[in-house]
Amino acid sequence: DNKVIELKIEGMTCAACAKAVERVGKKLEGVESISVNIATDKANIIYNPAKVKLSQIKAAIEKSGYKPIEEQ
Ligand code: 9UX
Repeated sequence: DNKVIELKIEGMTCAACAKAVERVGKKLEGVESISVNIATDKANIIYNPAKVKLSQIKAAIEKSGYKPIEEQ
């Protein structure tokens, strides 16, 4: 089953940053949807844990220059 997670993304300063994070997420197999809100710095992600691990999603975002943070 798909999981839903919200990550805080540090390092985004403009709307294009948010689009860049979305683009990175959407490239990953198993990410069903990613929506980044530049106003709140939050990314809502729906993913299939059978296809992609959360750690892989976070690593891809980090590689693109932003800092994903899991909050509880
Ligand atoms: Mo524009 Mo956001 O260069 O880093 S994409 S500020």
